[in-house]
Amino acid sequence: DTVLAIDIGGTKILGALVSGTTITEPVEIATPGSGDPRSWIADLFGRAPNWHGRYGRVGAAVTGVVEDGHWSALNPKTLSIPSNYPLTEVLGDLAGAPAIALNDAQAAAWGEYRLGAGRGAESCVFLTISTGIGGGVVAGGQLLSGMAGHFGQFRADIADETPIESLAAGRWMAEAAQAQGYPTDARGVFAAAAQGDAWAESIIALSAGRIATLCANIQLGLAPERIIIGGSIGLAPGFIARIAASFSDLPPRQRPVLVAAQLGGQAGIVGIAQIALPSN
Ligand code: ADP
Ligand code: BMX
Repeated sequence: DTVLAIDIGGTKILGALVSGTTITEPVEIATPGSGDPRSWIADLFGRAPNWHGRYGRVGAAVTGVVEDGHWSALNPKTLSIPSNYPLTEVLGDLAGAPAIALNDAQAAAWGEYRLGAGRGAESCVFLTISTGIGGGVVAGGQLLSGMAGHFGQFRADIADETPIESLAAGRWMAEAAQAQGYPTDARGVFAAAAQGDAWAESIIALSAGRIATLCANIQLGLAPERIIIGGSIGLAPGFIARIAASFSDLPPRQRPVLVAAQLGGQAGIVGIAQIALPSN
């Protein structure tokens, strides 16, 4: 019942052997962001000789949309992917095992629902605050698939192509820092804020405020019992509390209940491993 599970995000790729919540032989590389995804996955395999012969299936949780095994980006600023890329075919070929692929946040939503912070909930939404903002919805014990959950693509104005993730998540934090003369990434923004730098503090405050609006709107649309927050930005110390601080003026029945992803950065690989096994 061991699955070779791979999470391909806009910033990093994590692969490991996964059985339930047990993770062995994890390997992480930076996402190249250009070229053929086949070579990204081949590079990962090249660094993990110990995976060989130890899994029966392979699953990938990826940023973007997967339709009939073909992968595309919605927001190429989060990750640029060759259009309609035959992901499951390439994955199955490289791994030599039956392959499955799904959106990263949908896989993570299922992982958290089955084995993490969503256990026992009637319904939950998972939100990853990472390079972009991804989402997954579990309602009535079912994971909504296809385009469902793409909350990071919400816009204030349909005529303006800028989605909310491009005004709040990791790529935006790096751009906002750069625009003020601080060339760093989102991790650097958090480090600067921890040192008391006001410019960094204001970037984080703007991001948290926009994500609070997104969560409040999700609550009105789906009324999930919990909104589970993941991703390296979502799980950065204090970030969830900052989002929740904006809810105090909401009537109690409209207030989202935010919880941290229990599986942390491994929600995606745990979730896709569950989905890859026919018995789950
Ligand atoms: P991915 O988007 O590849 O799934 P992550 O969930 O790690 O990956 O999100 C990547 C984003 O999180 C990047 O913008 C990166 O700068 C930022 N980041 C990584 N580590 C931290 C950290 N410890 N604190 C705050 N932000 C972080
Ligand atoms: C974007 C979109 C989603 C994804 C989310 C989080 C692309 C390439 N991706 O909204 O499908 O779930 O980012 O991705 O259009 P991450 O890399 O930040 O984890």
